Amino acid sequence: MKLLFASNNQGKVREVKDILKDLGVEVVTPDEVFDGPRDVEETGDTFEANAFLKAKAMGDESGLLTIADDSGLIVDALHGEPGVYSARYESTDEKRVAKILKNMQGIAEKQRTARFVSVMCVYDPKALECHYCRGVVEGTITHKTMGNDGFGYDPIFFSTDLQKTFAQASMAEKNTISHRKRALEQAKNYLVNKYASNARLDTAGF
Ligand code: ITT
Repeated sequence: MKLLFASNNQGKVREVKDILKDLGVEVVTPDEVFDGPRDVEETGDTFEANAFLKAKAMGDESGLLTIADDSGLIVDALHGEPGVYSARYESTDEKRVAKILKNMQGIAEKQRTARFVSVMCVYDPKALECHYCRGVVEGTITHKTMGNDGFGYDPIFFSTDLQKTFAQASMAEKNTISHRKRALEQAKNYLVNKYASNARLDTAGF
């Protein structure tokens, strides 16, 4: 059975393939399924709305059971920015990270709290059903970049659980507690209950 992970972000793809490796599905990506990447306009103002837009567009086009992730970094001292606009905050990861660090200059340690949020939309294009899962992980914003692993905002997100930035953690460590892992654990339970308990994992025709 194929499951489409509807993302063009290779950092997300690596993590999701690892987290779902024991689910017994073949996780495929837009570039493997279509003749090129699909860019879905993210016009929603919630994580749920944008996850749905991506899952529905690519699920309908492929006919595959599809999961899309809309995620972002919420910084309390910046009134929740960049939040749902995390990908559009600046044009590159480097510029996005630099902008946060600049906007956080002079902010005291106690006020540097932040969290990553991931909302997954599981979309079944045959039944026209969707299901949402949300994962959250807490941390603080560092004063400078630390670490070289991961992607996006990882070098400035100091994880409360790991006591290091996500870019200082290995992918395996990040995947034990991340927002994405927490959302996908719920998605896994949903999929197993819905499709496996009545043996439809093999017979659904996906
Ligand atoms: P897709 O829509 O194709 O999945 P995207 O990168 O545009 O890829 P989003 O619209 O969900 O994804 O934007 C999320 C933004 O938040 C983006 O800039 C990511 O790099 C960042 N982000 C999300 N999860 C992250 C994580 O685990 N570590 C670091 N940055 C993350």
